[in-house]
Amino acid sequence: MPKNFLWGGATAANQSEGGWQESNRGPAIVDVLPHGQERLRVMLGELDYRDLPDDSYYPAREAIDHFGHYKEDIALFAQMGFKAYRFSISWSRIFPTGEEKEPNQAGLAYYQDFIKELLKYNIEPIVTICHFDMPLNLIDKYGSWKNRQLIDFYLRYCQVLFETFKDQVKYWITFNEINMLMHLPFMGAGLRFEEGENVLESKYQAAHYELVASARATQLAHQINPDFQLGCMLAAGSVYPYSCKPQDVWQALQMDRENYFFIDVQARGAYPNYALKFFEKQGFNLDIREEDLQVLKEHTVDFISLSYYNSRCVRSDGAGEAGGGNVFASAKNPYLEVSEWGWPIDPLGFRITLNNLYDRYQKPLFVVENGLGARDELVDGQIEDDYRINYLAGHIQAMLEAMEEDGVDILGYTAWGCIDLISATTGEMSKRYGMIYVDKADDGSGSLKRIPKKSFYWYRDLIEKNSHI
Ligand code: BGP
Repeated sequence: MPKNFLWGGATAANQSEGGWQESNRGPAIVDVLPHGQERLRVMLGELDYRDLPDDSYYPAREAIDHFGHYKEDIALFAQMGFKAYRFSISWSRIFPTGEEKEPNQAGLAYYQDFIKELLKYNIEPIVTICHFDMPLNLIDKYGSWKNRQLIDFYLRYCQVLFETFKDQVKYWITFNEINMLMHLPFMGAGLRFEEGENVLESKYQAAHYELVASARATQLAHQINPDFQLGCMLAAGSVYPYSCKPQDVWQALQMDRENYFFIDVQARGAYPNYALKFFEKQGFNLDIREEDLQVLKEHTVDFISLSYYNSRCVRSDGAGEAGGGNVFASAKNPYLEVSEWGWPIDPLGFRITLNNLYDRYQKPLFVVENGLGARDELVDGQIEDDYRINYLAGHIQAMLEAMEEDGVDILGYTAWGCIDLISATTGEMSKRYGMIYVDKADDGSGSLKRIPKKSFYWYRDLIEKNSHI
């Protein structure tokens, strides 16, 4: 592996930080995502969080209290030899309502200390500016990304981050899994819908404003420090046709495009023809201005980051069993084993996905999420998570082959949820990804004690060897 390959781990404020009322932080999306049955409806934008019962439990308000434990957590990452740590900044810790003219100094001071702590161990910070997270006020008052004004609020936030961390942070990701806006619109982008609203049109309008915001942030970042590296972020996982029936192949291409759409704009700088035709056929009346197109064209990203958990599969007849996986609907692929949560396990699919992305964009990739959500059992104070080691080893091997055999350019690999955290889709603590166990249960009980798992030592050795073999 290249000497400077960025091995490490990834988390996000919305699922790990907690401290929801510390440092004058304002309320954000994640604070109103409940545990339990209604979570999905809220994430989809179908149920307003204000209509939830008073006794709802919101697991991310405390999460694993990374906010209070960051020094201890970063020291553990350093023990594993991390070269990089991807985390996100909580927008409402910097701008509690999103509308302030000046940033919240207490929040900013927190991240200054946090980043200083990483640099103390020579761990490269990889910052996600917006990871399923924004001030609630911008949703309730402005309608979130359906409103063009959000671009300016977002840019003000970006400007503070870029100026404050001009000399400490090099890698920035503008929006986590930008394509999640289509699939979990409230969680992904704060979108809620009215009766009779053209939901698809609203989503594409919001997507346009996010794409412009991302391009303008890229422009601003490069003005502030020309060495900054800006990335987009895709929830990736190529779609397989269920058979070689042309209709299945066609359907797979269409499904892939729904997700590529975002990266096509961010990496190539223009709306692809298939999208323009789609807008036309749907009769959308989108607010896309000439100056927006100019910005998109001139300020494309430097690298493409991605999450990969599983491949997907589609059959044009819609028959057969549904398959699980990271959010998007998919047909069951009979050739693959699945995780306890029904997510297919497909290391070769990872190599295929990396190749597809690199062929399509010819820009460096950065794997910023990959991992296995599984239940862990604490036996005599230890966790033997060989299942996780097997998953990671298989995927890292596939990534090495993509680099070595296929020539795909990859900057780094940060394993998702390197320390246990709250699951985004289910709100559970028991869906664990970490190499570090956190003593906390789904009902919120637990001491928050950190315990390295077997995978902790395995990953430490891998990083040291700079290879998994
Ligand atoms: C991605 C998100 C992460 C993370 C991961 C695993 O979509 O970017 O935030 O949560 O998926 O998903 P889950 O937590 O639902 O298992």
